[in-house]
Amino acid sequence: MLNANVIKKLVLSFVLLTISTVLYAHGERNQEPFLRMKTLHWYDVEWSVKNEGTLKVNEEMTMKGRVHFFSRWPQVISKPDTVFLSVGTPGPVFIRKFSYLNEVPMIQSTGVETGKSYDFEVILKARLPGRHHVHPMFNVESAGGLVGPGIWVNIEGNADDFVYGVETRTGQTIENLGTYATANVYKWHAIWAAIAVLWLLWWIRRPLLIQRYLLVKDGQWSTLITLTDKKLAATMIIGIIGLLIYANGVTKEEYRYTIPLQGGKAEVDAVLNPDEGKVYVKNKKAEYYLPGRSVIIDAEITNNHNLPIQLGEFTSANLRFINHHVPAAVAALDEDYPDELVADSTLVVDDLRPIMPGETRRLHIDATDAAWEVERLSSLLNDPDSSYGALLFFYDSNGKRFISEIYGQILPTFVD
Ligand SMILES: [Cu+2]
Repeated sequence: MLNANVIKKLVLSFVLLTISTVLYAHGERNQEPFLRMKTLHWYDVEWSVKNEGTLKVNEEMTMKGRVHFFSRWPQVISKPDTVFLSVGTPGPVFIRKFSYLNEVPMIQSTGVETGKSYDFEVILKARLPGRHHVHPMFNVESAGGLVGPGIWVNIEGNADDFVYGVETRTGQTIENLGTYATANVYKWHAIWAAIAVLWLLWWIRRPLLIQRYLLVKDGQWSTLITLTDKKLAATMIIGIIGLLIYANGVTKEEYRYTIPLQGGKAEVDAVLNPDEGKVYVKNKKAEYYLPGRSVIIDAEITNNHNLPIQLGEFTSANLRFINHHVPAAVAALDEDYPDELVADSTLVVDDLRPIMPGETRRLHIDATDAAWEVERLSSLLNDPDSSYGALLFFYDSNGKRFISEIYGQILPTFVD
């Protein structure tokens, strides 16, 4: 028999399960596949903290790596002319201490070129205790936040111990920005609120709507404002202007140099790629095979490099498919990399022989994993734009990497 206690427990576990599921999917899986496949490709991402690692409140972590802005940018969103390097976290659980794009500070937004790559680095400081999923992220105008791969970080300690000190350009040390000059903020709010309340009380103490309405209707509205009212209003105008001048003087005295918030954009150059075009890739046919959760691509590869090359990795929408037959590709995968973002089985390439210099060969590439479903990329079929984008990583016989884009239409297959 189900007693009240059992029902309570069941309801509670259902609620907890729902909440935890909701919390886990904090957005990254809800974006349309074309947005995730044809916008940003993050790679070589490293974290200074391991996945599921622990930080204490006030400790710092670094996320860095490279991000590629896809050349076949979706038409439905604006070109990435205004982008902002940020982080994807559930609320302000970290503060972003520094962020750089190709070593240029990213305090402001910037504009980037599609088809190019940029090195990013973000330094975070732990603020609120809990278990948080942390991603690097770009806010792209008209597209919203586009996140990179995420890891879980546990923050331990007490939120009240958090301090964020800075040194200003004038050499002044601020112990904690979170509480800096708050007494002043309270004081001035109280002063202006008191003036406003007094002014309101001055009018409210007299009869309000109906009597006034009748006087206005009678054409006697001038009797509503007495000489005393006018005198008080004049005193207040002079008093308020005087107070403003005084406050301005006090502020100038105390803070000699103030710099306005910067509205301009920072300029950043892309990472130079001398190997561009060395490996030429052409999509011939692409299918998404639903029953098997496979993306199957026929592609024509031309090797313009002077050494033989092999396809080592296929990556799209933060998922990585590694060709286990290419040692350099296997070595490039950090063992701490988030498990759910790496396919369990190998990337299947039908012809494993290295592609010789000058050779053009057609490859049949099979990227199969349940992650297509888990990451909800299978909803590709529901998109009005059934196209895909990905990066292919090739390695030459010396282990040097060449990265090429691949893109095209993708057809769903529903039958076995
Ligand atoms: Cu997340």
